[in-house]
Amino acid sequence: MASLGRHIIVEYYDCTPEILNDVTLIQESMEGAAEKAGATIINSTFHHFSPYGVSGVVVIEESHLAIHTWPEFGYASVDLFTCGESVDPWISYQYLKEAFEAGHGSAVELKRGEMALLSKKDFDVKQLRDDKSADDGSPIRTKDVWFTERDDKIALSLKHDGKLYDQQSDFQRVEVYNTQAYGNMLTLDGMVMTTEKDEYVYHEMITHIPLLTHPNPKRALIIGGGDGGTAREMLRHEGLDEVVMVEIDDKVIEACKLHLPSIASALDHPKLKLIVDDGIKYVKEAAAGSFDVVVVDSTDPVGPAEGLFSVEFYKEVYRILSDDGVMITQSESPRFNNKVFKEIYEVYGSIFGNEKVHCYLAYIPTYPTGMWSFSYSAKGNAHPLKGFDSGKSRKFSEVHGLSYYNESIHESAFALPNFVKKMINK
Ligand code: SPD
Repeated sequence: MASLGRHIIVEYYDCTPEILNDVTLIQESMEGAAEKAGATIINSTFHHFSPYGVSGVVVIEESHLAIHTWPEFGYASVDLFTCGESVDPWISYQYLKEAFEAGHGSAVELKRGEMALLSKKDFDVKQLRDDKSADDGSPIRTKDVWFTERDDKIALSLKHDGKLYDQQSDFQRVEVYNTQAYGNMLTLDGMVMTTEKDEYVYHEMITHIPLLTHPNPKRALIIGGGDGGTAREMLRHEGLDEVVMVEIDDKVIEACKLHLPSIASALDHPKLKLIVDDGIKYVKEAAAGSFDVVVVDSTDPVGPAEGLFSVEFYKEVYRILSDDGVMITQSESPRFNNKVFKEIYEVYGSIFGNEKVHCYLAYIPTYPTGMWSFSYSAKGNAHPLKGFDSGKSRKFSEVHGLSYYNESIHESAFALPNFVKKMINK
């Protein structure tokens, strides 16, 4: 190693101006360039100047990438600075040239910290700080690497100690992070799906509400749900004869069996028929009236789950429900995905009838805004509250030692704030 760091000073000319003025795209490109080169991202911050121009920095474990753009000249200046042997900044250079559609680029490499001019100093790392510990007595963790889920207005960040799984499947990027606050966490295409510490809210609410209000559920179907949490909760209901689960992505199952075993714990249960296939196709081919409860435990409506939010799909679900059948879906956040939220309730209403469709809420800290919704749509007379047996529900919650669901939560979950009622004409 002839120097401590490599500093590539880059000029990109004749870039597409719209790209250079799109702060989200630039942030994604800079983060992509860091990852492509083999760097570990610690955090990043980007800013758009009005009316044009973007500045930003991606801090990586191996130093940083920085940018400033002049869209009006189709020009971007970029600094790529890396330390150590593991990251090749020239890979980032090429990646960004393509991302910005640069007509031409030029770069000079400087060696920073020539070893020939350096000598190592002895010093005491603890000298300038007291020994500290966190509130709970554990040592302060100085590692400061963050996972961030963001759209263009909201971001949620979780500090983590590294990635345990990272695979590009045929459908999506499947990752598991070891977060400091919520345990191991599954993300798909950069969106939080579930974490060890708060998964119970989602999985208890998506299963026990329909199964404790359907008159006599025998056969249940889960579409998606590859982490296994919904199946685990369903299989607590001993009256069920069979649970069929259709997950499109076997990498999700693999990642969760390896790194989220408490969630995936029932994936080998004898009553569970686990099929790795397209849920839309499965529903289309299933016999009419063949399921009492269908749970759509999908990802968000982008990528492979898009078809799970379509009219055609819900019509097919309606067809395969038995006369008293109930469909439950995760119906996104009324605060975050309000357009999708409104649209899907219109679709449910058009298929089941508006009075047969009910929305309920739960509080999930690792999902955008924390407020999450589920839909309950009945084909026949099943109702989530009329005739609700609170004693049975209390007993179920106690016997199974549930962490979120109980008889009061069941009833109160259907109490909707006015702004939500208005969105779905309730
Ligand atoms: N934005 C998060 C939506 C996640 C919905 N599905 C989660 C899968 C958990 N089994």
